[in-house]
Amino acid sequence: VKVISSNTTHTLADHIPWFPRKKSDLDTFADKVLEMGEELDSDHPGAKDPVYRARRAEITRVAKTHRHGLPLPTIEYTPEEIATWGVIFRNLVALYPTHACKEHQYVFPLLIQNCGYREDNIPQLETVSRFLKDCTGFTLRPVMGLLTSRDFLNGLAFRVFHSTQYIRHHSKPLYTPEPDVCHELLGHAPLFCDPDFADFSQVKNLLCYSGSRISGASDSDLEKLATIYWFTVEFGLCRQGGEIKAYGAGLLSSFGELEYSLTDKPEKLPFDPYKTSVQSYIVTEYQPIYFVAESFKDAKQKVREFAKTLNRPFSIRYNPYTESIEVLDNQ
Ligand code: TIH
Ligand code: FE2
Repeated sequence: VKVISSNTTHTLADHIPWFPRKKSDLDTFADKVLEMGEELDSDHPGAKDPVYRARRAEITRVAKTHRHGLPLPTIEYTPEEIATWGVIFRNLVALYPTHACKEHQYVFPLLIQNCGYREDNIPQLETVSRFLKDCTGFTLRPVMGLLTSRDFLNGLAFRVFHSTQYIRHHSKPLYTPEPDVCHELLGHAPLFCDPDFADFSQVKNLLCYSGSRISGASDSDLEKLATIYWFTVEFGLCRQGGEIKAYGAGLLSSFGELEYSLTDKPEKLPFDPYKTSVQSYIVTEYQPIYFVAESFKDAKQKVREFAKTLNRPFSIRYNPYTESIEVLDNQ
């Protein structure tokens, strides 16, 4: 392989579209959100609550002005917001021993000890980000709402996880169809402390992905990777000690769906990137189908094999010393 530098005359370099090469390039995503940032759909439980809307706008405004290298904004949560978090925290903590994968169970007490995870406290992103950085090099960045899959996955290539900071509406703590601070901190953050999982999220799922940007089929390849992301990082189940447990963040942050996912109501299929990547899914209700991985290592290996079949005229490598992405010629 050959590293393509910026001053090379190699023709391939001319065909590579823009994508973030440096961590600070992620600043360009700050105000690019698909939905749910400031405007709420009419069926959102908070749509008719002016106090909730104003509060969301205030929190997302802060996210919009954040820049790489600055401390993450501190939010003074209101007693009502802390009460919502408390209901979710209490219900989830009761389910984790029987429903969460062992990696989540291992890390959760460490978050309680080090990051102020408590029923009466919503931890700050800055505290959690520092802890993650020590564990696996992952960091958090505030985001206004839902990013495109491309931007979101691009963040993961730098081990940067984009986090919302506002909380769901108090009327529906059981489940929300959008990410919120409970989803990020209770669902995602614990797993990003696990080295195998961090690796799975960054490298195997993603470094292969930017290469797919320039092929004619790039959008469909991207779609496949985003679907794999959905059925693993968000809604994955795995086999552990003869039982099925949850490791997907969407399950670990919704006490309604966490409980439901391990009953025999939904269908459970073995994780297989070829099948998983083309499975359609819904984003507004409990999932009717989940995929069960044998282990993170096995899932990582399977995704790596699958990635080889995608059209990749070049691949990319993350350089942790410079926090930048290097493009490698595949020829
Ligand atoms: N449904 C999750 C929850 O209630 O915490 C949130 C999300 C998962 C995936 C996308 S949004
Ligand atoms: Fe998520």
